[in-house]
Amino acid sequence: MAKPTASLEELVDRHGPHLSYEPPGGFAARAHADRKVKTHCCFCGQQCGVQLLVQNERVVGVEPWEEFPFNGGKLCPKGVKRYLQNNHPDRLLQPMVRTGNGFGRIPWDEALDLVVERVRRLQERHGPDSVAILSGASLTNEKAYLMGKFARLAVGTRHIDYNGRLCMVAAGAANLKAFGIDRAANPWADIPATDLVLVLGSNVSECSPITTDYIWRARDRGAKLVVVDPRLTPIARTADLYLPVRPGRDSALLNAILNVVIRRGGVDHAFVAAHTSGFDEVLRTVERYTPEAVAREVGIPAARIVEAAEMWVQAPRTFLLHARGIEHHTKGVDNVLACINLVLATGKIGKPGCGYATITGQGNGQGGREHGQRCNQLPGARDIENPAHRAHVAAMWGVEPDVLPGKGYTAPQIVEAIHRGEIRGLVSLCFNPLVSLPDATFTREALERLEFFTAIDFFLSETARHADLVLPGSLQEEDEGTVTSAEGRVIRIRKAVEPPGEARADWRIVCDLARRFGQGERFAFAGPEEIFAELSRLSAGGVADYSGITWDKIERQMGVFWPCPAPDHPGTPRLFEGGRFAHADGRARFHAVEYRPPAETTDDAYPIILTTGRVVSQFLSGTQTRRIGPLVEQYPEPRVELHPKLAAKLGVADGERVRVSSRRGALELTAQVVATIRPDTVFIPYHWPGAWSANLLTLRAYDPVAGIPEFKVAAVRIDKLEISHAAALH
Ligand SMILES: Nc1nc2c(c(=O)[nH]1)N[C@H]1C(S)=C(S)[C@@H](COP(=O)(O)OP(=O)(O)OC[C@H]3O[C@@H](n4cnc5c(=O)[nH]c(N)nc54)[C@H](O)[C@@H]3O)O[C@H]1N2
Ligand SMILES: Nc1nc2c(c(=O)[nH]1)N[C@H]1C(S)=C(S)[C@@H](COP(=O)(O)OP(=O)(O)OC[C@H]3O[C@@H](n4cnc5c(=O)[nH]c(N)nc54)[C@H](O)[C@@H]3O)O[C@H]1N2
Ligand code: SF4
Ligand SMILES: [Mo]
Repeated sequence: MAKPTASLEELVDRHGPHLSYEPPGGFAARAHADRKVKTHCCFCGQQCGVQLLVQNERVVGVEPWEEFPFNGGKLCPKGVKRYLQNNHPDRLLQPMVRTGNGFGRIPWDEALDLVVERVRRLQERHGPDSVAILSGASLTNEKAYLMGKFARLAVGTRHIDYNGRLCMVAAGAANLKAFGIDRAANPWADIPATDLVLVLGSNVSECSPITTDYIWRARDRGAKLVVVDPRLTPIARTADLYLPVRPGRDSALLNAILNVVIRRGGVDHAFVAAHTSGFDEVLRTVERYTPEAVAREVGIPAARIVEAAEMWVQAPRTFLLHARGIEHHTKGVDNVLACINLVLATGKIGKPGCGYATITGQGNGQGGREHGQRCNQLPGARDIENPAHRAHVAAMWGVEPDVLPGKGYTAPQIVEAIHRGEIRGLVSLCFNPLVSLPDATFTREALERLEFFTAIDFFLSETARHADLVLPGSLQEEDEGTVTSAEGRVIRIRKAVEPPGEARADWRIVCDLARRFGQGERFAFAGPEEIFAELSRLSAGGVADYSGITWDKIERQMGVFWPCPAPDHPGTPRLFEGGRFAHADGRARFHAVEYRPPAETTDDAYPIILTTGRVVSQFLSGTQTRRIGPLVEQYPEPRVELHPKLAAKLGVADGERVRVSSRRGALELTAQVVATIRPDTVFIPYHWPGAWSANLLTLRAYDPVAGIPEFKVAAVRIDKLEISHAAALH
């Protein structure tokens, strides 16, 4: 018999704001594992190999999986402690329906019928697009594919999008424009063989910890390291050159670096002529971006910019890495294109030890953006607005092309449409927008307006608390499937245990719903392997071609890099070898980038730049890591990092309480005075909800091409709170 789920109040009260928990016995259970399951960490896009220890059908610990080539047994703190979420007392164990202020139990059949009845009723009254689907990039490839098919065929709405819209889309859009394909250009094995690593806007040591090891192996061989970040992050402390850029100014900085590279004779003219187009326009544009012209705006002395350019020119092989620090902007796509211009102009791509990658964030951030759960996309990374792509997918699904809805709203646009009453129903799997979208007050208002909302999750996320119906889905270790890591390597997620209580595998819930929507025969999968077979078949001829990949092949090869277009094809670890790009003419495209300032600039009322991001011990909206005691202890609550000079100006000492306010809202936090941040900038990690949510401060401003929010720049004011920290505790 499953234990009854705690009431909403109990869930909140039991752990206070931390929600943390450590099982009695802790690590002692390790010695008695019945079996070990080789799989991957459920958190970031590195997808480290781990072995889960199972005892009495419960996950009780982890051990290294040393043979898995990417991490060779190494794990970060989250990977070591991840097992503690299994058996957590907050685990959702049965469907729950809203009853006044709390939730009551409801049998599965009734719950599933209720979804279909309420969705259909809204659609009959207000049209098919009055219901939206939100999905996630922590889901396996199989689930990502299933969600796109479910939205288009079963629900029949054009509005499906995913949480990768907050994450990977700026890099994805820029890569597609420049290269015709959206994947890391090189495998990580190329990093140790390079001569210079240039890292922009990536807190490597805290957010992609295993990549640190690759960079240090390059350093051991004598490679140089240049880091561009407004914070002197742990990786920046080891750099040969550190450029403390003002948030939101990277495209100007990158244009200036290219300006110097051109003047120093660093352009690979043969490569540019043979393998690219559009360089002349870039030449003309960057001419005006001299280091002297941009130094003030970007906040870095001209001489340091010249130094960075010279190091780039001198290094025979380079590796450029970036992450959300340059992508979470209203010009995220431009910033990435400016990086690519530098790489292409110098011909430093497509060779051993020489290349370029965005560091994908979410566990399946890469695969999650290929299989058709995005508002503009069909499986195989196909374009939903391209008639040939639509015809291909429609034929494979056995429907007429005009049955497939057109392009829908992005995730933030879905929330805006809910707010204005255009979208009235929502089905959400693997997304916690109340914590993760900018302007949390607006998101809360939107959720309160929904006429019907179903969330599928394994914990009652802050967003799910607004749901009418909560369905208990599966943790990563409770289902089979595949994900595609940051490198582009398709790997196997193995089931360690069954979902507990009445919880069900996500894929089964989605297929059961599809059947009730009258699409049973199109969702008649016996399991995830059959879903994979369909998605790989359908991807044939698409950009993200998985057609030569099977689960067996993944097992045999310890992962397969896509594209892999035929059964006897080994996969493609390194893209663009020989200067062949994925556009029809084989050429890469330059894009001239003009610098634009951030959407919100500082002024007298809000004179300080706020940037937001992560700490090593917490993950995303924190629903998982805020429940893991040892991780909570490492960094229990959000703090605001500020420089001693700014602190002195504000009269604030380390450990004192401050109010941080923007035009959207305010937050009361403890000040952490550190010399590792620009004096004009403050930093707050965003992993917490409610009164601790950094997204109370951020703004709803988006990149015009990719729709990614500007999480990395907002204008704020800081006021010291008169009550001391000690007093606040009483
Ligand atoms: N511990 C931990 N690891 C994670 C995650 C997590 O939540 N916790 N999440 C995963 C996911 S989904 C993602 S997307 C990745 C994110 O990985 P990262 O992008 O590395 O992490 P962030 O903290 O968002 O931001 C990175 C850096 O950008 C800097 N930055 C801010 N503004 C600017 C700017 O204007 N220009 C430049 N050049 N730099 C700037 C910040 O100071 C910060 O050091 O991490 C993944 N790994
Ligand atoms: N201010 C600010 N905001 C940010 C960012 C920032 O840097 N600054 N970063 C942004 C980025 S890069 C990202 S990726 C987003 C992430 O934002 P979200 O995607 O909202 O964060 P998650 O914590 O991954 O939320 C996913 C939810 O799905 C559940 N879940 C996870 N895996 C599964 C699964 O396999 N099955 C089921 N059924 N449920 C699952 C989790 O319990 C959680 O409730 O946040 C963004 N928000
Ligand atoms: S680096 Fe990422 S995948 Fe590896 S253990 Fe840490 S969170 Fe998990
Ligand atoms: Mo992300």
